[in-house]
Amino acid sequence: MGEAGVFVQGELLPPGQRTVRGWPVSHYGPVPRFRADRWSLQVFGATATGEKYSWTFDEVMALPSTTITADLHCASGTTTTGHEFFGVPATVLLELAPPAPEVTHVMAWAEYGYSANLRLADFTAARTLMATHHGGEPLTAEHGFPLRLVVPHLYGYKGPKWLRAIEYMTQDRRGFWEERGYHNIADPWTGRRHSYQEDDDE
Ligand SMILES: Nc1nc2c(c(=O)[nH]1)N[C@H]1C(S)=C(S)[C@@H](COP(=O)(O)O)O[C@H]1N2
Ligand SMILES: [Mo]
Repeated sequence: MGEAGVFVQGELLPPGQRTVRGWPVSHYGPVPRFRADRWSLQVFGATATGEKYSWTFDEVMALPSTTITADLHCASGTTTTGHEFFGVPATVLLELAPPAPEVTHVMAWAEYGYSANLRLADFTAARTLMATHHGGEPLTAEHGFPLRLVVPHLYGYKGPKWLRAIEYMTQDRRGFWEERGYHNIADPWTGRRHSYQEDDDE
């Protein structure tokens, strides 16, 4: 662990990653169909007030938005570079739905029960984004339309496509890939890829 990243064609790559061209699709399970009348984004769990929050598709599209550029590092070893994502910063959601002071982690939930746990600090990171658009176009169904989480500093599995909810947690709990042998923290820059690499406090 802790090997330095390597420069490939001017891009800094985390150790053990190789770049692939374009933007191949990778996920587990089927692509969900979107129905605006059945869709909402929710925040639940340990909110400051104890209440649950819910936004419709139109309400999410009207939230303050920004653009980031990010590379996506899949834990299987492939990296795709130069993605321009547009959407709602996670920090906006935290302001609208404040967490209780005891909150240490969040679970990001997607369609069909896919989940990814994040330390609160990873979720509140400046570049963590709930993306609605890529390269100026709405996300395609395969890449997560209408909403996907992008956590640029962590492996791709920490960014659920087809995001539906954020759960505020007062202790950590493992998500989908974290329960299946992948690292709980998922920092590609320090080689935290597999769960057997975890320290006791991770
Ligand atoms: N809902 C859902 N989101 C998911 C996944 C998944 O299986 N289901 N796979 C993750 C993984 S492992 C990666 S690498 C990225 C891939 O995103 P892409 O196909 O847009 O490149 O999506 C992440 N988000
Ligand atoms: Mo991945």
